[in-house]
Amino acid sequence: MRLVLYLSVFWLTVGHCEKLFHNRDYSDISPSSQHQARPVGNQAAAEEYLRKYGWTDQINWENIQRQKTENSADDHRAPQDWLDRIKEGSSASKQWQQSQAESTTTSAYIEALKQFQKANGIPVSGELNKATQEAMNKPRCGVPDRVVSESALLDNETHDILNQTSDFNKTTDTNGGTNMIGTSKVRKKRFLEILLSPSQREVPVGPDLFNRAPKMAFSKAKLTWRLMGEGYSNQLSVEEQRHVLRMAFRMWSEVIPLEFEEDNHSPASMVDIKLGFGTGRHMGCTRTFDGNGQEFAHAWQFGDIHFDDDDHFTTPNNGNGISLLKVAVHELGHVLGLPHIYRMGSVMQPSYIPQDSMFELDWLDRKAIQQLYGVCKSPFDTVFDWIHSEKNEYGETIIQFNTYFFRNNLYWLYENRNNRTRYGDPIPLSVGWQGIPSSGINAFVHIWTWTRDAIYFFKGTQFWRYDNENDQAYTEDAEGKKYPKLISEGFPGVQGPIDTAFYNKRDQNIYFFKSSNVITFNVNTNQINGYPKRIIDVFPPVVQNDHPIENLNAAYYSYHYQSIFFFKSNFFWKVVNDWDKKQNPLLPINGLMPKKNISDQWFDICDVHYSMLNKN
Ligand SMILES: [Ca+2]
Ligand SMILES: [Ca+2]
Ligand SMILES: [Zn+2]
Ligand SMILES: [Zn+2]
Repeated sequence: MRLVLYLSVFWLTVGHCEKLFHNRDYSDISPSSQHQARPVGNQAAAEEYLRKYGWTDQINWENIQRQKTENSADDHRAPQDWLDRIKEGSSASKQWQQSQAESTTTSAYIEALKQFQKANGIPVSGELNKATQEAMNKPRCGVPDRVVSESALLDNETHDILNQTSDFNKTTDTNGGTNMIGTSKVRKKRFLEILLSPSQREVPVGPDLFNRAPKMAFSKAKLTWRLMGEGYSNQLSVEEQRHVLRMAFRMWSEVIPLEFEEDNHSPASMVDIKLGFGTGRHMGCTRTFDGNGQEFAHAWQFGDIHFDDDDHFTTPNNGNGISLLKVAVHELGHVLGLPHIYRMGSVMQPSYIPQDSMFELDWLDRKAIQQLYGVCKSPFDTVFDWIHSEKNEYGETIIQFNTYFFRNNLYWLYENRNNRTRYGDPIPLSVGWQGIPSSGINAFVHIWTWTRDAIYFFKGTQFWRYDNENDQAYTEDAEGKKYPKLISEGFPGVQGPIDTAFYNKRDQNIYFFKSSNVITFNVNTNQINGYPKRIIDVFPPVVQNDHPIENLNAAYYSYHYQSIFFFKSNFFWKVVNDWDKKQNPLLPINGLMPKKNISDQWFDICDVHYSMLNKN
């Protein structure tokens, strides 16, 4: 048994094995404690910790993975040539070598210890005190912490920016993410550039990593993943494991234009991201797990994720173990290219922080991953504010609105005050909007006067009326006539299909848009007002040539912004409102302000793969 343990240590530290053999004291390894991680309690263990996690020297983590690939064929056996080299050393030579090694490692060790203390918010003493040992014994990710190199720390700008990380903590913790926007945008951008600059990461080598997209991100828009059959956990049911992993993938795909599909059928070599649980030596991996405690998982960029099944994983909000969701989201961050981020609130902190009830990616996590993959940009089918009245706790009727975005078969509720989509969106249309077509809605109109309150959806040449109270489409009208009806029947003078429409409460007209034309329909007279007009004549550009001209995707009145917006492709135009006119009386009535990116005003409205959707 002892021989096997020795061999596995040798195997892991090819290149440093001689030094390690003489520096390490193995008396703490005993067969009875092999499933319990050894706590860091002395200098030798602390040195090993600092070396293992890259504090002494930055570790070429991707290179370790390549060794794995090359050696995976016989990785469960000790290599033959090492057996030949193992000889009992004389005690005299051992002592001599040990003192030699100590004098050279001490200064590097203390320096690494100081760096570790600084990053972990421990008073920098260079001594292995209780607080430092506690920090080292926390459950943590096995991916090395790539601390900034000496030269980078001396660089003034880097230094400034690293110091500013603590400011970010304060700002986020007291004010929340949205308040940061605008106040420190420039600083954050520079911080991100430093954080993600190539010098901070290993440059991948080897044929499998050539021809990647720039910025070291996955170049495919859809990635497949699988929980490997030989890597199921013994602690949770297979369904629970897959469910939690699906949620983890989903959380990233909610903020970047990447989709993840669970693939349990293709040959394993075709699957992009393979996940598995194991203990000790596991799944042909070069890195050994350490038993219960400390390292709970590791992952490789563009590669696989392994979880230490000796650690106690739990499903979200369930018991005192380690949240598998939080760990999986973190490891997936590494797979996608993120380093460790020492910042409160970030999911990329190396140590495990017990999960709050509503665990989400924080602002910087989103921005960091979007730096690699960009933001989600896709046209919408329709966008609208849904007005509904509710009784409050005093029995008073209050009017509320929610903003919805529809694209294909999915919809998102957008929380304007938080500037983000609702947690858990998108949802299939067929789940949230019963009785209307399950995809490709052209337009939404809510007629809202003192005497009428009616909601309509339009698709093709037909329209549906929606029953707000029962939250489903009407199947027939008051006279027993069936829905859907022809648009030309319900709105005489209007021929479907239409591009989009919106109801203007002020003049009580519906504006129907079709190609380059707009036609208004008065809801009181139930008639169109004259002939169709060109959109550009009714809504002239404020800046010449900056106009959608035709084929709008959506037009909607936003109660939040108290403005009408036109959407086309990935851009939007804001229609001049009263406030704009007050600021600048020269602006034309109904003029279109210059176009902007939709993704700059409404953040992170991202598709997720259908295999990740909550279908009920
Ligand atoms: Ca462990
Ligand atoms: Ca549309
Ligand atoms: Zn990590
Ligand atoms: Zn592994």
